[in-house]
Amino acid sequence: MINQIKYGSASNNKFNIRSIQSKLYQKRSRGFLLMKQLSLPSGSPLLAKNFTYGVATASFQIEGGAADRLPCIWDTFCSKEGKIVDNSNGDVACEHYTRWKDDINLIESLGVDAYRLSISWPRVMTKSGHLNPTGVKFYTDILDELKRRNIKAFVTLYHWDLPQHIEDEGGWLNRNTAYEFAHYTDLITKAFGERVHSYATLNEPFCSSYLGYEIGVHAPGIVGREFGRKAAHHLLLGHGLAMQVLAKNSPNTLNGIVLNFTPCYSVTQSEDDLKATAFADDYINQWYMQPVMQGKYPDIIKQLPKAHRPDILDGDMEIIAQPLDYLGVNFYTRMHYQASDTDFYHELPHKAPMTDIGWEIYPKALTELLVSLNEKYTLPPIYITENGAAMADEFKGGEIKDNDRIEYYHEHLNALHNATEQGVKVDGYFAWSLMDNFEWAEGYLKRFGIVHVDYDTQKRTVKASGKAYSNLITSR
Ligand code: GCO
Repeated sequence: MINQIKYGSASNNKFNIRSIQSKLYQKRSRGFLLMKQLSLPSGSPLLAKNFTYGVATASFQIEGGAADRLPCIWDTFCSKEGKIVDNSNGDVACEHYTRWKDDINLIESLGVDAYRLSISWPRVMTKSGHLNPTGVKFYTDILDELKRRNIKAFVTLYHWDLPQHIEDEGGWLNRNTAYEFAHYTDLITKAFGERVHSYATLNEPFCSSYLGYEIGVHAPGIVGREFGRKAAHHLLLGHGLAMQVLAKNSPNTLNGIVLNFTPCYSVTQSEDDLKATAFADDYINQWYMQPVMQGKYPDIIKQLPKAHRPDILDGDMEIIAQPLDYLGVNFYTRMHYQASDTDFYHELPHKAPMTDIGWEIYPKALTELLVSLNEKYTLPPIYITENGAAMADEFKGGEIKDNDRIEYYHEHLNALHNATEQGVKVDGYFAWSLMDNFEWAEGYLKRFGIVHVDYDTQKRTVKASGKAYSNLITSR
């Protein structure tokens, strides 16, 4: 999840944000010196044995092993001057490509029920559209190992690493990419057979389309509203087509999609601000949710100039609205909006308290989001497929006492509990992330892991948050 505001203001404000942040950190961690555990009200559905707890990663962010796969749009984007804050790339990352066995030991040691990973399309497919056996074996070995240890595999088919040769044909601006995605889904799900517990077609189509093709802060770095909206439609079409393939090839897995939500709050209760905020919510959140759940775009589509609207062919919306076995929700923060003289809405900077990446910590928005989605839509079971925090970890005496991250998890798990109290059916929760990794445009500077990675030695160290998460899970 990333918000455009970060790019509008972060570099100028970096010093400010950091200093406010560190004061806040001291204040918060003083108050929470004793908080080393995560707890939930007794009897909470989140404490039931069959509630699924997991950790999540994504291929490009952890694997490395770039020489053994085709280039993807993130390789190209990283190679362009000024796109990644620390000028890094995914060539090595966490070396998961060679260290995966140790990483599965680590996952098992945390006692989680499930592991959410993504498949690198350019690793498993050749340019001519066939499976690459070496790449496929990398994943089937991982999946077999997970199965042997009774860890459920939640597989995401697309977490942003589009093969570069497909981008060269227009990428998600080309309708044909949706069909290429369905073809890759067909071949890879057949190859995986019975090894998978759950599939997600896409991770966060908002980020792929808006950040990648509309404001250009993510790969492939294209700018223009018409491009963002067009890419979103082709991504959603690809989701629908892939769901049809999954229904045929893999009817016994839980099949769905992962969407990210950044709930929109109005700065004032004035009619204009409320209207602008509702527009922002439709544009950022419901633009992806409503087609998937109800087969239509939010009505605001009519307010966009014709040239900015996607080309919707007959039958597309029906394809997009396939039944889902579950909905994956990624949640990190909320945003504030007000009316604008020049645009549909104006997005405001994050408020304190913030994490190290500058995102407001506001757990109540998770409860309010889920309750409002449950009111608007007929929801399938929800899995929180990502939630977590970048914190300025300090490695001291061989330990990382990230009490601030523990606090973040504690508050969000309890916010999730509150949503279940209000009737939302939630079946699982995944911490983002298993380990520190390549945080997209932020490079390796922001650490989201519950396990620390020393990028010089690749040594993994479980943080206090990892221990607390593990205790919560294993003490059920
Ligand atoms: C996303 C992605 C993750 C990020 C995480 C923190 O939501 O952007 O799914 O890959 O690393 O969200 O930004």
